[in-house]
This record gives sequence, C-alpha cells and structure tokens, in this order.
Amino acid sequence: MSDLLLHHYHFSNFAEKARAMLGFKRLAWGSVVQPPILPKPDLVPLTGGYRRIPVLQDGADLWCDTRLIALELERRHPDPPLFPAETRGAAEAIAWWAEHQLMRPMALFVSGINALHMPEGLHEDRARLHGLPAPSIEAVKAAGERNRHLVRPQLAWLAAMLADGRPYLLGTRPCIADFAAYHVVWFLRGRKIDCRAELDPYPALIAWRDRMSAIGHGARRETTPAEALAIARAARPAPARPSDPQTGDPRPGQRARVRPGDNARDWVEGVVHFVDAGEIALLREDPAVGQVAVHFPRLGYDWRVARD
Ligand SMILES: N[C@@H](CCC(=O)N[C@@H](CS)C(=O)NCC(=O)O)C(=O)O
Repeated sequence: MSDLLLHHYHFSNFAEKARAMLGFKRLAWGSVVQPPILPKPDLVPLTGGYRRIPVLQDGADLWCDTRLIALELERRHPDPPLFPAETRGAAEAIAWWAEHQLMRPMALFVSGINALHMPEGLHEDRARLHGLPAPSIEAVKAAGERNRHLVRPQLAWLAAMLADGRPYLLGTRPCIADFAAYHVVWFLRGRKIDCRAELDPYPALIAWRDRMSAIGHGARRETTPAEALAIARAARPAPARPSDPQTGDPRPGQRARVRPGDNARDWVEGVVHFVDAGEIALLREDPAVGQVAVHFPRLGYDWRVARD
C-alpha cells in the first residue's frame, strides 16, 4: 500500500489533476481535506507557509505544485508514463499553456458567473492571493463575462487538437498535456451555475473530457489533518538524491528561500536539502512536526539565498 497523502479539497481543479494522476498510476492514497481559504493551520506547519493546494506528502517529505507532483509520481511509478519520450516537448508546452494562460481566465469566468454562490470569503481571499484589493460583487460578475471571451478561443484550440479523431491530445494515450488541460475544463462544472454549455459546440472535446474523467482517482481513503501531522512528526525526511546545483544556485547546506512566481507569493525558508535544474528542496523545523523537507519545482518559482 502506498503511504502517499494528498492535501486537497474537492473543488480545487489543481487537486483534481493530482487525483486523476494518482488514478492513472493506479495508486492508493490518503485524502487529507484542507480548507479552501486561509487560515490553514494544519497545512502551514508542514509547508512552512506555502498555502496552495494540492500538496503531496510521504512521511516528512512534502511536494508542492502539481508540476513537481507529476514528476515525483513518474519517478516512483514510471508505468504508465505521464511523460512519454516521443511527445514530451509538446506535452510540457501544452501543459504550461493550459495552466498559465487558460486557467486564470477560466477561474475568473466560472467564479464570476457564480459570483453570488461562492463560499463565504472566497472572492476576498483569492483577490489577496493575487495581491489585489477585495472586489465588489459587481466587479466579480463583470470579470466573469469578460473572461468568457478569453476562455472560448482557447477551448476551440483544445477541440482542434482532437479534430482528427485521436482519443487524447497527443495521440492514443493520455499524457501530462491531457491531465493539465483536463482539470481546467473540469472547473466548468464545479459550481452552482454549471458552465459546461461552453463545451456544447465540441462533441469530441466532451468525449475526451469523459475519457479523462473515467480514469478515476485510484483508491482513496480518508485521513484526518491531525493524522497527517502525526505521520510527519513520526518520520524523518528521506535522504536526498545527489544534488546538481546550477550556476548561482544556493548549495546544499545553505539557507535559502523559495516562493511561487505567480500568486500566493509567501516565502518558505529553510536549508537546501537538494537542488538540481528541476527541483529545490528545503529542510525546515516546525514545533508541530519536527524536521520536514519541502520540495518545489524550479519553473514557476523564485528563489534566493537567505541572508541572516
Ligand atoms: N501551480 C500550482 C497551482 C496550485 C493552485 O493555484 N491551487 C489553487 C487551488 S485550485 C489554490 O491553491 N488556491 C488557493 C488556496 O487553495 O489556498 C500547482 O500546479 O499545484
């Protein structure tokens, strides 16, 4: 049985990507449900300030960001592959586009259409996450309509990728491009006012979405946040793989800080445990969990050597 835990909440689309990848790898995992807005008192002791969802946990190791979660799952369970060699370049580029160009208009569209039906405090929390003042409901609604027109042409691109009848975006089997685009499309259904009618012009896109949904989530068992903290407390971070610092990088043993480059830009500080061209992991101590290793991808993140 896998000891993997996923910190998530139901309506998080990035969590849906992680759940689907766990299903694709046919894994059993512990589901730790976290709140969708701050405060997150049972997550922050583990991550040192990273608040986004999902986070993958194995003992005293935490992986932040679904880009790195995908790579970690692939390293442990290469079959079936999320990154087949023959399509890797195109797949990574499509995934980056879907999550960094299509996702934000999608979030503003669906949340705007559902402006009056979102959980209490969500609009304010998300504005703060992006460094913006709390918006009025009218502003949220107007952003919904504006962003519908940014979503539409990009959904048409996805549909065009499937126009030759292929079952998945890059061929006959799903890869990281499919998972990254799937969770963005999944978000259309997530709220009280269903926005899935946007897919009506594209039967092949609907069929693809249904194929992705049929992959399922693997074997999920419920675990409490308190259990997840206790598991981290009872464990030690796994020994690091050999590092390969790039020019200018902090070295293993040096103090460093890492934060997302796009939103929720809170620094996490610790001692470099591992660093290579794709990943940086920091060791940190917390009274609630003892020593933990927090792993971040490089792409999409910013880092500095920490000055005392
Ligand atoms: N690049 C990140 C993005 C994660 C993300 O933006 N997650 C959203 C939920 S879908 C989030 O954390 N929102 C704020 C929150 O839940 O506190 C990833 O791939 O994991």
